[in-house]
Amino acid sequence: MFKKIICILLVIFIVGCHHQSSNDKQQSQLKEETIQDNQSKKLYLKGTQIVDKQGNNVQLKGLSTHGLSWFPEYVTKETFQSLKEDFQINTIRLAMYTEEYNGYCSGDEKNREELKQLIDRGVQYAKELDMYVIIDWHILSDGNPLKNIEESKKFFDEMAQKYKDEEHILYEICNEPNQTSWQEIETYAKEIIPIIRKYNKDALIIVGTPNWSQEVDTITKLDDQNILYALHFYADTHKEDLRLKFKTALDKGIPIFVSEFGICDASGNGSINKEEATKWLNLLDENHVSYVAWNISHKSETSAIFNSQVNKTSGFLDDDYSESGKWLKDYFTHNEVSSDKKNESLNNGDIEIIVNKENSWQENQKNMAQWVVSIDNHKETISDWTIQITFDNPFEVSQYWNFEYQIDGNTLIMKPTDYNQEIKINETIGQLGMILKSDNELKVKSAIIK
Ligand code: IDC
Repeated sequence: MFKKIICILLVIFIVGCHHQSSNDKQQSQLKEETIQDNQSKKLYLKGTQIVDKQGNNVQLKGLSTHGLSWFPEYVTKETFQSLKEDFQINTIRLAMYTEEYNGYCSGDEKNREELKQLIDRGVQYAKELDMYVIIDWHILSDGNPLKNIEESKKFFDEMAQKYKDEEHILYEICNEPNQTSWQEIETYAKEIIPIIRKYNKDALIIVGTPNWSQEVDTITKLDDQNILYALHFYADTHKEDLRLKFKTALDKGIPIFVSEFGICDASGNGSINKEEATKWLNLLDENHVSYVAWNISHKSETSAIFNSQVNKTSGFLDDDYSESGKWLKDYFTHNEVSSDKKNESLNNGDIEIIVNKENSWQENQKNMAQWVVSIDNHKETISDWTIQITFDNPFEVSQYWNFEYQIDGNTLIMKPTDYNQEIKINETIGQLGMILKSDNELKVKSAIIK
């Protein structure tokens, strides 16, 4: 069982004596992060990575609406702004169901108009807030995207034409194909992509994959530079098996976008699995893969980010969030290591070691905790490193990833693996993760890098 999540941010050690102004520091910290280019929001694909005009990696992190017909009240500028601030996200996904509950294809013309107006408002608010927005053709019970292809063609023709000059839109053309093959999805994609390309030659397009957007490893890439393939997971249902598919696909050079995930089970309800969710998000962060969590609503289901009594649409307090909402908010914000926190606790320096306790729980009367360490290098390129973290109590390492280690008394000596030995200037290497077991709750006494 998990105890309350404790997220302690310890920024501990600084080497070197160059002094940077806090502005310089903030700038370099933002380099690989979210929203940083006011002139252009245009995104490109370079290999499997999303990059901006300058070629810097951009990781989109966001929240998805529930069905637009279900919860239209959350498509307001104030809602998006509150969520942007509370979760430090840069993306909103507008989920427009095609068949379920007043879906675009199952409802009438008036309903279609209302849905398009909601999309129009969502697109506009995202732009005003300097965020990305995903227009999601949310197929689900219709399984095969070819079923409603005629409506889809008209819809994307209209959207791409209307928004041809907007740089902050991504098009997701089929949420979760199921009971259908990649061949059929491909046939569909080959009809829809050219329609979007008529008006917009390089906007990013996300294509769903077979089996509710899970079979990313078996597809063949489409003939277009700017396509990503959807992988969706629900942490209490989809675990190591699906992470393996993810890794296989990335190794094959297939660009992945996690346009929907939940930390509960695949029904969108049921129990929350924080341990698996942490493994997933750490993996995505390590690989700079973008992700969007399901869902912005107060429906009485565990994937909803608000608790079911909430009736406000902005200015949310901590108690307005559900357990999922709180956990996601914590993960999104701590993981980003906000500049404010860094500046508060830092002296000026060149290399920072950030030791972050993400989760803790009890197992067989032992204290278990997941820790994540990252290195933020503002000095010169380092070709090798050793980190020593000293705790106040003895411990054992029960799992670890992305480093090698030895233990000396209460000190953990961490060394790189072959792929993260070198750290370039202004590069952060994160996700040196581990699960530590101890009799007493651990606190960090010191952390140094050599
Ligand atoms: C679920 C909603 C639920 C709604 C249902 C409709 O959470 O309130 O009644 O859809 O069928 C998906 C889908 C997404 C699902 C979600 C949870 O993309 O539409 O939302 N899920 O089941 N794929 C895997 C899980």
